[in-house]
Amino acid sequence: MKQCWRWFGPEDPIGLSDLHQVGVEGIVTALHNIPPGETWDREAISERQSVLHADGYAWDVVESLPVSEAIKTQTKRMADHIAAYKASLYALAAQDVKVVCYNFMPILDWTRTSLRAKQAHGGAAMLFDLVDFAVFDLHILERAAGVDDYPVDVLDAAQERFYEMSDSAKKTLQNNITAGLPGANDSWSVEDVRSLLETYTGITPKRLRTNLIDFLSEVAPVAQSLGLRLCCHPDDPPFSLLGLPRVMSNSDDYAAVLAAVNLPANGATLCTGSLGVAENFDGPAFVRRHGPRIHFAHLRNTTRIMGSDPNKPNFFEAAHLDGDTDMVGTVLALLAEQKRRKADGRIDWEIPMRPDHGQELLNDLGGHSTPGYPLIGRMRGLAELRGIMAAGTYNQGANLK
Ligand code: DNO
Repeated sequence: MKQCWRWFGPEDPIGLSDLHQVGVEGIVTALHNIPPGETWDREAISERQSVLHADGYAWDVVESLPVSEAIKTQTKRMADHIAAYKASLYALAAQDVKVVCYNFMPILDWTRTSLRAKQAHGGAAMLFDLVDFAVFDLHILERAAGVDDYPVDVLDAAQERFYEMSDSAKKTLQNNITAGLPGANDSWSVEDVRSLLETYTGITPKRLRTNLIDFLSEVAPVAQSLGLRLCCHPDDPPFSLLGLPRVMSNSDDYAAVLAAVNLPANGATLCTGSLGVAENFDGPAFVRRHGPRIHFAHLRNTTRIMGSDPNKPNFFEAAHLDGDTDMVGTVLALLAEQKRRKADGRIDWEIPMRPDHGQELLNDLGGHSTPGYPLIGRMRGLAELRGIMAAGTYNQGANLK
């Protein structure tokens, strides 16, 4: 697999030129300054490429070309935004950038309640705690319908926690959830979230899936004709938040959406960290089922901490080879998929991967790295994953003899 690294652009505290020491082979980035719904033109894309080229890299994967709320809810401006999306695809293809990641999560992109929870080893990890989330939902956002979304003990615990929380802890919790974690499409205020929630009135999971399929029916044929590969990132976490539908949470969701627009350009981002929060996630089986359509892999691990709602577990981001996901099995399945592609003569046989997130370790600590994207934690993750890839490739070679 091509060993890539997410780089947030010139504002990223981690310098591109340093990444050669880490063994990074490719870069995942985006034009985060361009709002969802607007066109990325060739000039802006080429400007970013020049920065990458100056340090010996190319732009391997776009993460993300964001899908606007108007497209997700099919409200006014949708047509303009789809036209802009297609124009961006044309511009990316003209600049030879081939892989484009996006997600279809309503309002909130990836969500954590704590960005730096202390770990027993002295480092820090990101964490999702359902009671904290309920504090935000019920007592900060004050969403009336929220009381129906949590078990009674979570409601009680949230009420108690809210009364004990300092104002600054409440502010931090709110920012963690709404201000947009690194790479998220949007950053919202509490008032924004309240009014956006109204735009989802009547949007059932079935309707949201139809909206996703409608979007893909427009853009996937364009991507296909341009030789691009779109890859949908799963919901993170893979369950409903704020009563909103989430439709890319498991392997069956992918099966439905990949079949509905049955083109190679309509593909998946396998994110083991997002999907792996669900108890029944099976990484190697996901690869066996959707392998030919996996255009990008995010390799990351989580540990579930079961609370009272079996469908909405708490979890923290474990080290890449710890946690609940079978990382070794998943990576070996991806290597087997690459081998099949090579045998089929596919030019896109090599799957770009990145060590997704990382715990904050050693010099990462102190809050000077971007939440979830520290240097040393990700370096450790990449090194461990590289070990599996090296052993797996060695074994494949041995099998060929
Ligand atoms: C978080 C990321 C997500 C991802 C988007 C893809 O770390 O994996 O923000 O980039 O959901 O569109």
